[in-house]
Amino acid sequence: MDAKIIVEQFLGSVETLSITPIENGLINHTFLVETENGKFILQQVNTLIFKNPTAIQNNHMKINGILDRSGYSKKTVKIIPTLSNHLLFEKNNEAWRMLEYLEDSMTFLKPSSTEIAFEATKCLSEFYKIISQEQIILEETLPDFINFEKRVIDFKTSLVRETERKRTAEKEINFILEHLSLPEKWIELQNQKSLPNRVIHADPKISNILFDQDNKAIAVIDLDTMMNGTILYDFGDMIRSYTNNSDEDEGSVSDNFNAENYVAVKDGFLFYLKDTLTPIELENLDYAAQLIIYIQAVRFLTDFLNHDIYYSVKYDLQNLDRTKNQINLLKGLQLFLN
Ligand code: GN1
Ligand code: MG
Repeated sequence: MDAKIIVEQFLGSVETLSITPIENGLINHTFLVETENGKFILQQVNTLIFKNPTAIQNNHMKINGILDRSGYSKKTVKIIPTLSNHLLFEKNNEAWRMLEYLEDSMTFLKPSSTEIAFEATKCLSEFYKIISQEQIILEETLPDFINFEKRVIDFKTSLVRETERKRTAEKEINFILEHLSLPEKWIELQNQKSLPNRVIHADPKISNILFDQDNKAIAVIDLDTMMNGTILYDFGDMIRSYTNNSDEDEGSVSDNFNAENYVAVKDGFLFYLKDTLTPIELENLDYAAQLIIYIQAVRFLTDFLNHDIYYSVKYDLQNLDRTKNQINLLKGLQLFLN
């Protein structure tokens, strides 16, 4: 579809238009739009994965509403509706949305310092603290996202097919199989409903925090995966993202785990939540950190074996490199914890 037509659904007719892709995320396509009336973010939502894009927009509105009326010290990113006041522009099976662009903001793909890791996770801590003050039920956008029994089944299903890729990934497959007992406790905790059901972000990685030019966190972005679930997922995913010294597809660096950032993330995460979290949550933080890295390795490897149907890739072995990266990170974390 013509980009100008899409932009004009939201902004009306524009005279000058420049559209630049922003490489942030493996699922949706994101663009910076510049017009005579200012800058905006345009996104094409991947509807193969987000089958109900309206639900993610509704959730976004709900979360913004709560944050905006609760004395939240950071900014919320506003949704820009279409001229006919819809939260999405949907045509030919495509779903497009527009978001406010926060001037002078920037993101990091990995934390450039321990201070940045602390700053980002402290910002998330406030975000959780505020949204946990109300009983919010969000629309389900990604069924079974944190159902790890299903993640393991999907992995085993991908293994059933004998492919060239299976031989290429032999070492990584063996690692995952040797550690299959890791998710068991999580599955048990989920089945027994022992963990508090909270509102979680489910993708709190460093690139989903906007910073200003003085390295202060100004906003939590990408609310697509927000859901009801255990906050242990988010803690684990923060560790996964913020303790990784290498790029997520760097498969050859064996010592990519950053122990100082581990401490900083825990401090940042607990900053506003110390008195909110229950003993069972506090007891399982280190466990969740290992498990979420493991599950991300499972997810990348499953996608590699399925010939890259979920995560976007730029080269053939990228999902395998991502898997290796997670496995190396997990090994580093386990050495540190033991
Ligand atoms: C995906 O597309 P992005 O970068 O926002 C994925 C996350 C993974 C992440 C790994 C809906 O997020 O769960 O942790 O890649 N999102 C979805 O970088 O699967
Ligand atoms: Mg995301």
